Amino acid sequence: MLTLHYSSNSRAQRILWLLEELKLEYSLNVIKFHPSELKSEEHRRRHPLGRVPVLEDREVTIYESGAIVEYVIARHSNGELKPKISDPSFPDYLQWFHYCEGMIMPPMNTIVVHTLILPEERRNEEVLRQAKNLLTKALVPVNQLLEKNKYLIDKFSGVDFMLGHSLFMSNELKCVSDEMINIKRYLNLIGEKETFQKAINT
Ligand SMILES: N[C@@H](CCC(=O)N[C@@H](CS)C(=O)NCC(=O)O)C(=O)O
Repeated sequence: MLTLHYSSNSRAQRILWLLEELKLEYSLNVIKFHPSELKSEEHRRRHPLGRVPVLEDREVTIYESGAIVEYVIARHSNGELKPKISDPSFPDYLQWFHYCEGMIMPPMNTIVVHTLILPEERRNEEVLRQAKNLLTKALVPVNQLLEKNKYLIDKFSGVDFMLGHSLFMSNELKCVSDEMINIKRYLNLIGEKETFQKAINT
């Protein structure tokens, strides 16, 4: 039995989407996105920084959304959702999978900190402007990628749960301009999936 430690409006949606997509049995521990629950002793035993997502699978406890996606695909997907090493799309899978936490999320974290988390007097307009600029630049190659591919590496894969979800978050933060028509088309496509709707509305 899998247990997902989850908070709304967080990266934990990636994992819920994946568990739903694979029709796996799981239980959900919904944690309020507030220090009282995230930083509780109980949750810090699962994640030393008191963050989500965390997945438990019998004796295994694993955090880092990318690691969890890879773990679930390796142990519970019957070979679905990841190209084989010999497949020509394998390097693309690796590159775009890691592009999410490596290139998209750092500026997005800064944007969240300087629009939602810090009290107004500590927010910095210049830092925010730079982060938005960096995020827009990082989205350009993804928009180009989606000109030729239906999903991120064409075939629906682990990359969609990571990078695809980060595109959704960027759009929620109003950082995907109307000119990024391929990203907008892609967001409509994943938005039609019941499994995705369940993940973002729980
Ligand atoms: N790189 C980590 C990031 C985890 C993370 O920062 N999660 C956020 C929610 S999206 C969190 O729990 N924040 C709570 C906090 O910073 O106190 C991952 O991909 O899982």
